[in-house]
Amino acid sequence: MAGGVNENLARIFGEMAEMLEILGENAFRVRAYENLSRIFGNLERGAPEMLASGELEKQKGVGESSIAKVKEYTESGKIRAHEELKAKLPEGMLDLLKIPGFGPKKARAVWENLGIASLHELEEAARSGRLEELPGFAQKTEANILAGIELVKKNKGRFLWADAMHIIEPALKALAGHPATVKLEIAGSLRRRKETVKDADLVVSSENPAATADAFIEGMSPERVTARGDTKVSVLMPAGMAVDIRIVPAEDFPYALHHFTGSKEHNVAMRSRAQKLNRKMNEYGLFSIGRDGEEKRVECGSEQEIFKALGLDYIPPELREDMGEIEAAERGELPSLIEDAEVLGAVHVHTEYSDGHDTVPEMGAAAKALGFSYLVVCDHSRSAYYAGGLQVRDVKRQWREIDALNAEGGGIRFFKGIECDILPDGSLDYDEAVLAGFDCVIASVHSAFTLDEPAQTARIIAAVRNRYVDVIGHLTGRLLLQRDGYAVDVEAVLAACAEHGVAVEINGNPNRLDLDWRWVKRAKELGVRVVLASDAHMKGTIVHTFAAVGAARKGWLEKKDVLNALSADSFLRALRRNA
Ligand code: DGT
Ligand code: CA
Ligand code: ZN
Repeated sequence: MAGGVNENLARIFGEMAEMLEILGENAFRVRAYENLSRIFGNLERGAPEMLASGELEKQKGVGESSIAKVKEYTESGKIRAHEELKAKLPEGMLDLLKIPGFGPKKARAVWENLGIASLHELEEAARSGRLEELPGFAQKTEANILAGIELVKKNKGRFLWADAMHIIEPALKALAGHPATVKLEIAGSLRRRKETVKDADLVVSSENPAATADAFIEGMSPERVTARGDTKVSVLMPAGMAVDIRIVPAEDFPYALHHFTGSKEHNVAMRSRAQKLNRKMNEYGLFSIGRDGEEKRVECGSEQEIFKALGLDYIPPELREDMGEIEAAERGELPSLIEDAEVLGAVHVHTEYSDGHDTVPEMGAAAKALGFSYLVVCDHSRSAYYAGGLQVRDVKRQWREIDALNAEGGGIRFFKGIECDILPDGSLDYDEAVLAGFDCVIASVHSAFTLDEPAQTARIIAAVRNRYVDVIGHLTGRLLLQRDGYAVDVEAVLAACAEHGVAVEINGNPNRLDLDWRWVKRAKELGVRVVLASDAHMKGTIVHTFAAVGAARKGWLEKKDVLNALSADSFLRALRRNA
């Protein structure tokens, strides 16, 4: 993992590109910073390490002045040119760009013409119809902007699970090997694997709380320390996320860990269960209450023992949402959740045939290195022209390459898949003869997002009915923190999938995690099987398969619910087309 520095550099360069564009600087410089942002976001190792070893200079697209900026950042945590740009713009300006479809050009227009420089000001102007005075701002734009502002408000202060995990890496590193550390765990929504989180919570038991607090702060190099006590330290990271650490005595650790893992709703339900058993539960312990009202702690050395003391099987953190887990634990009916290592096939990867970066054999080698035994290549189909969708002759060329690779037998089996567009009328993007030639067809919506719910639902169900469709890809099309999914009756689509033996994908791209885990639980109830997909566009992101595993666990899935937990042959046999 690259650690937080790369992400921060990517963010800083990205902000510089945005600010330059708002300021009306030349497009060439804007593009250059956009490229830098992308480069640092995708580095395979940490920028400081690559800087020290001289590799960074050799990185394509990284020139002398970028190297100087990286040095500045590693020494001071800041880049002067970035700070100078920030000083030229009003404080809330970049918030405007979080509105879907609202780019730097629009931001510049409202700032220059109407003096608008914050979400609040923009909202007022849109409500009062003032935006319409500007060229390019129709009434419809105003409505979209207002809807967009609502979305930004809803998402404000939330972070993708994967980003939050990156942000806390330095803390884990600083504390895991620290001599004062007795036990260390991630808690909160991050441990429960929520798709987005407000902040990160850590719980540590320590032989020396002050030393632990120091090590945490030093390791994180935060923007600000917002609280520093012996039992709790809070820091604010440059990306805007808070990280809280609770430091507790070793005997309190299991109770604190359970409490700060949450969810709040789960905790409430656990506490009322404790009460029914004449016990009391809080972050300091589980207590029995004697006849004289005297409280005595029930000593538990682990979370397992806490659950046991309440007559429950151990509830994995992912399930602690008060969605039936306590009842299931009482009856001994909790699922045995799917594990990373049980996933045998890497599914839904793009290659340089369409918009991926790497070749088919490179993706195969990377999947093999992760322990996968088969790879289902799924490039885009021809209507996805913006993503280099494959013409029929390219499909055939890829099939020949896959046949040749399988004949060579490089220790991983390749399957001929496709991420086939579902066209607006519900038909697929190739004719039957081509569709029949694939081993596996994942059908996805990439266009006409604005159909109304009945039309969108009918469109997707038409694809489900198509005998060549094996899997429905990213069913709702949501992009976390960016846009809601299209209007679709998920229940109806899942019911159709159950009827026709079509599987649904959990897309492991951290921005998607689509199908949402709440619906995954429902899919399982309906008997729909699930494919855990990476949607990788380069070698380095095949690991997103494991983000899909997280969502699958949160959706109560077991090995038997997951198609690509089957061996290569069984996977193939289990696909709808072969049923
Ligand atoms: P987040 O941060 O919004 O993504 O979600 P959480 O669940 O991490 O929430 P957070 O950070 O406010 O608190 C962490 C855990 O601490 C939470 O899941 C349960 C526990 N907790 C915090 N405040 C309360 C409370 O008022 N009542 C109860 N029962 N538990 C609480
Ligand atoms: Ca939290
Ligand atoms: Zn897609």
